[in-house]
Amino acid sequence: MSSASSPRLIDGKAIAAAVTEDVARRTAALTVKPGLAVVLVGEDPASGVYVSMKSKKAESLGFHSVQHTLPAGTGAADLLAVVAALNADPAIHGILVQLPLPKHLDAAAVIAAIDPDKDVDGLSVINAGRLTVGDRSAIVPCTPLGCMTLIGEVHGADLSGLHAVVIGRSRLVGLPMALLLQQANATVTIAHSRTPDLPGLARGADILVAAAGRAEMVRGDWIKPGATVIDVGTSRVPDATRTSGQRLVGDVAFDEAGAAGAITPVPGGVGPMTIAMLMKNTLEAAEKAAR
Ligand code: L37
Repeated sequence: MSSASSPRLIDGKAIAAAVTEDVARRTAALTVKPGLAVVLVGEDPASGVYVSMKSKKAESLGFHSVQHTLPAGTGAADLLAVVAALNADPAIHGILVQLPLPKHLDAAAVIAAIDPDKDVDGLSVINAGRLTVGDRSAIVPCTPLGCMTLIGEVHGADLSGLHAVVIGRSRLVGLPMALLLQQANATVTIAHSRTPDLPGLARGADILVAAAGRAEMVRGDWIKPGATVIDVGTSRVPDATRTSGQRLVGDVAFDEAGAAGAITPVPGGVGPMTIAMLMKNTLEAAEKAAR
């Protein structure tokens, strides 16, 4: 086989637009407005950008959208009071506390304080447990949910016979990703920083999900010819040729990935899907509350 053909680009932006169109249609059919509260603590610049993208998308869909931006020095009691007020607010169906939190705050304690029915990030022990046992009422974390939709575009819903390798084991992405792939009948390996011969392992993957958060760590020779590559990374690296002085890259060295059968670009791949799935999770929480 010639390697001259380039991989199919999986257009996350277009697929996300289709998801949000469906969300808009279902929102119009509801008597209540889906309500999303996004909580940001501190000044992490990337988080600031993502949070405002989420609030704006929610507004554009006709949601009730509120954003709480708290100073970096906010204490646990004050943050928990904000969460408690949102839990009690019937106009709010989804609560997202953007991670990472400043070091002095215990993220697990904050997540545990969110009403599981409003936990649209799917990070609570309740929702993680529901996903683990295959309970369909689980709220599933947005990024892995978006990745599954992208994989479905290439392979359909049944991944029988395919070997999936997930690089990364976080509660936000790697772990739920592996569960979803396995529930779709893939054979799944979770790799991480302590995995020996990661390149060799990755080369066995029909579906490779890179979610390590390390810029361009997956090189061209890690990719099995024809594999589907899902790039979850978003890192900013210095680039003197840009006016901004930096450029966004994924966990995959995209220019080396010519052997892939299909690949998500960064930007325009997984990122927009993360936001679309947050809207979908919030809509579905509102639909449930309206029943
Ligand atoms: N749900 N998402 C949730 N909870 C969190 O706690 N940290 C976090 C989280 N992360 C997150 O929102 N990530 C994210 C990353 C990228 C995008 C959106 C969300 C995105 O849309 N990126 C664009 C590029 C935007 C840019 O220029 O920075 C993209 O096309 O990839």
